[in-house]
Amino acid sequence: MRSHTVAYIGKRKAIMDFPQEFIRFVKNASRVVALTGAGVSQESGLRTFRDAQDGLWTKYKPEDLASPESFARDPKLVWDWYAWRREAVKGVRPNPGHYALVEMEKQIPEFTLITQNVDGLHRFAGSRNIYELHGNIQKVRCSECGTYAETWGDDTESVPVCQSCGGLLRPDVVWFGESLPRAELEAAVTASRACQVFMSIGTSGVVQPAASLAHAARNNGSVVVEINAEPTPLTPKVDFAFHGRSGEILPELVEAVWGN
Ligand code: BV8
Ligand code: ZN
Repeated sequence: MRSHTVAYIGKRKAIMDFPQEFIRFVKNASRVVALTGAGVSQESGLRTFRDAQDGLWTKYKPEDLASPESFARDPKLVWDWYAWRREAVKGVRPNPGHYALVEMEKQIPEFTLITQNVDGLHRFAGSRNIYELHGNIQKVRCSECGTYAETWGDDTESVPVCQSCGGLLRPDVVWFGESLPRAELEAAVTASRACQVFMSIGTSGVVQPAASLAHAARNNGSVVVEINAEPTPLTPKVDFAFHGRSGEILPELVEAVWGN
């Protein structure tokens, strides 16, 4: 079974022809996990993590800004980058790929959505059983005492401080070199090990430990599927690969499996 990798190059006609074997797996599965990455939000107009940044952020690489070291070195630069990204998220809406995953949650008895994205678009679209492995960009907490801030000053000269202890506020996301939230990661590993079908969607499969979830599923005999704009290091190890836009492929998969 492992050899059954079918690549669709994104021609609309080809995507409609999902292998019958694959349709059967999804239709008969009661436990399905979907792991999403920045690619799922791309068709909503948000840049992926690997996309070049624009505007005044062009000269910075995201992975260089998303770290405690960068925040310690230049808290204002990092705070302003997240303030810019929060505004970008406010201006976008979920796309058909997000809504297809909401439909899957309705159709499949145990559907677990694990996301690396911090944009909150899955919840905004209506998904409920979600684990946000890397936090949420709309939430802000104190870098010292961890108190969450509901509001903060919009003084453009300095980073807002915590009302309780005066510490610098920071986005409630997981930076490189920081540990993931234990409860979310444990739940994600448990669900990935127990599922019958594991879908890796819109992710380059590079960032750990999220990228290891597909292997945990595969080692426990799950059918592993990749839905991504391009091949990734995971592609040779999956059972089915559909390469194209998740905002097109996911709605067509829902139609193929549960359409009337
Ligand atoms: C950890 C939140 C334990 C912030 C993110 C050295 C020191 C310390 C750690 C490490 C180290 N070396 C390695 C590590 C581990 C490190 C890591 O994995 N590094 C990588 C670069 C190798 N991981 C960590 O640090 C993690 N913590 O390990 O803790 C520890 C503790 C101390 C010391 C050691 C270990 C923390 C990882 C979380 C980092 N935070 N985000 C923020 O957002 O600002 S990760 C960030 O990058 C995103 O959240 C996202 O998860 C990730 C990017 O991945 P993708 O989502 O896959 O996005 P990407 O752009 O890469 O790919 C998009 C894909 O979509 C592409 O393939 C594209 O083709 C496709 N696509 C595009 N459009 C579409 C599409 N597909 C379909 N349809 C479309 N329309
Ligand atoms: Zn504080």
